[in-house]
Amino acid sequence: MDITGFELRRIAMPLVAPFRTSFGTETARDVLLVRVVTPEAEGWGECVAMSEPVYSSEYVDGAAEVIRRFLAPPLMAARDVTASRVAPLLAPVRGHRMAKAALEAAVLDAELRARGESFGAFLGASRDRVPAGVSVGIMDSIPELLDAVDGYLAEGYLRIKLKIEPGWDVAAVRAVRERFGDILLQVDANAAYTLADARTLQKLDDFDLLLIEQPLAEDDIRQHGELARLIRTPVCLDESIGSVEAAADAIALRAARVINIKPGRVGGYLEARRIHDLCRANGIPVWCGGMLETGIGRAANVALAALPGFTLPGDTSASSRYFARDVTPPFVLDDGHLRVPEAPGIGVDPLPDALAEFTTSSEYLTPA
Ligand code: SMG
Ligand code: MG
Repeated sequence: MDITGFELRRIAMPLVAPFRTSFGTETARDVLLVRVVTPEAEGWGECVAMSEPVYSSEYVDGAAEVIRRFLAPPLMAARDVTASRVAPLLAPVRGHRMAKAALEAAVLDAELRARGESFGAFLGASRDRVPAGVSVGIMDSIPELLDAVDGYLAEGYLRIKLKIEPGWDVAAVRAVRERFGDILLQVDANAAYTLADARTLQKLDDFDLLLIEQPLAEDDIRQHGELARLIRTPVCLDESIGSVEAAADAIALRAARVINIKPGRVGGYLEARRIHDLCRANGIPVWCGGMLETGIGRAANVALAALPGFTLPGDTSASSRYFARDVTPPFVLDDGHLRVPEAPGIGVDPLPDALAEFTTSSEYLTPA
């Protein structure tokens, strides 16, 4: 496909409730959407970068800028662009994986729509629905946390993830375990601890957690290996895994018994699939993470989560977990699962009215 242009569209989506993590509180999602226009078809990609560089070094204004100046031009200058050529064409630019992933996703969507194939079929999905977990933010009090978890379990979520940080860990986990018994339960620290906290983290061993996600800093893969030898709860890496090479290192260093795969964090769905394949070959379970995506990013994530190595429920929740109104027809829970879209490409179309309601800016990039 030759690329006619890219639309960069910013939308502001209020969240139904504030979402607090060890690095901050989100009350709205400021999302960059990429629409690629080609003679054959159009495609959509969602950039998962947040407003501020606090989950990772990327942030949404920076992603828009690097796309505008450095990433869109070489793609528009090339002929016969396919999704598999996007990463090689963008390789001269270091980093900026979330920005690159959004472009690759848009090109892949257009390519698949043009040939009538769904994301699920292309990626190798082995199921038509995926089990849904939910990520529960840090709350002001334990009673509030128990109410929130109670509500999600009543809706049918099959796995609960608690966000933790120093001071909101053992007591919160104990309260949820005591109140709700034998549910699938895991925690995510977003890099809030150091090895000096190993004693505290050992106390979580009593609660039969599925895993502890990213307890230590992003760059500390070796230290995660040290920690993994000190605690029984399986260590899962999120922020540390930016590529298939990082995943291979983590496995070799025994720093991760489980890996969270987020296509945006690793530079796209093709790299995400490579990490899935590597983990599957090494007996490492994976699950699909979430970045508070709209229906556009969610549709593609749900397709990825249907691959055979995704043996744990993901942070792929229903649209209503995040937004009163989504920009696509909403993803809804059916018996604790989300259906994998079957139509070509990501399988869903943005709703023009909803898109218009939430749009804060739009620009159209064309070849030089
Ligand atoms: O999409 O349901 C979701 C959010 C899941 O907890 C979640 N994501 O570290 O895994 C993670 C966080 C990153 C985003 S927090 C604003
Ligand atoms: Mg995480």
